[in-house]
Amino acid sequence: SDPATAWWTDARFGMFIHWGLYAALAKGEWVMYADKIPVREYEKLAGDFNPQQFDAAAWVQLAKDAGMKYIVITAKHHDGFAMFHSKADPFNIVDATPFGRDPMKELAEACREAGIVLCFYYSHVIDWHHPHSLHKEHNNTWDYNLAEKHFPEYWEGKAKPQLKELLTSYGPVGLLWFDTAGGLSEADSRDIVAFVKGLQPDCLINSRVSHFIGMGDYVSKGDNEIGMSGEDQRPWETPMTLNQSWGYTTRDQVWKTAEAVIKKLVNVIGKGGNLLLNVGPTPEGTIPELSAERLREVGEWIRRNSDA
Ligand code: FUL
Repeated sequence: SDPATAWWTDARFGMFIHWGLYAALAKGEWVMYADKIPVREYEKLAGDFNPQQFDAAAWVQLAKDAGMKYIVITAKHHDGFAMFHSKADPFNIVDATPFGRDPMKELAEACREAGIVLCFYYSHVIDWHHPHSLHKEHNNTWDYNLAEKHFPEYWEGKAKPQLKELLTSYGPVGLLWFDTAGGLSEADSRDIVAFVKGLQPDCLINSRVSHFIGMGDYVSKGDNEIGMSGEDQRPWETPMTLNQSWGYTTRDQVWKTAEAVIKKLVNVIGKGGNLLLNVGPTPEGTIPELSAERLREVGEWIRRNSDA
């Protein structure tokens, strides 16, 4: 096996965390787009965002209890709000909210202490807050005019500077989880890969970085999709939800049981993949207890069935 991806293929099981301003509306992470919320309105959510109950050590402990070895958290999702202290854009959790703390810093420390690998999700193409981000289909057309977009202003002015911040201020980053690359040119795809590797050569990159075939160190399967087909020999990972949503929502209460998750985990690992299982924390900063319970049950099953 490839030494660069060895830690990751050995890890098998990771925690995906979708957490952002959208949690405040409790309708999932696409709410800004679905409800066409104007940027100026959406920004107001930040003024009230104060997740006082956030406890990085508790989240990391839950991942450990579940038998997970890495965490991938949304440093910035499609809404463009940075969940870390960004100098490139004041629309971030430290500068724009009363909370004023940097949860990525706190998670980086907690992960280091616990021996969990910290990784970041970064929406590199879709950004509904920035006037110049440009995706093939899902753009903010209620605030901005597509014809006036100048993609390099977003790319050089926000996406790359923020990636640089993530790769230079939080210690070693296990991997960058890119998403929804529709419309990104081959040149820009290669540019972002080289940019990341130039800053942290050991940081892995998932295949969703680009729609051009073969890019990335490993394959991100479709949401909830299991197994590789065809000729691609790269390692792969299934991103999976516990209910049917990623970001926090009060509407979707159809939960997979712990038993169902265990069967999926065995299925994924048996086929040679990794499982990245999602939780969607609340605006108060907690992981919903329904999710936490199930994760602990999965972890107990893993411990009962391993010789370690
Ligand atoms: C999708 C995104 O659009 C969803 O919001 C979520 O992040 C999922 C893991 O990937 O492509």
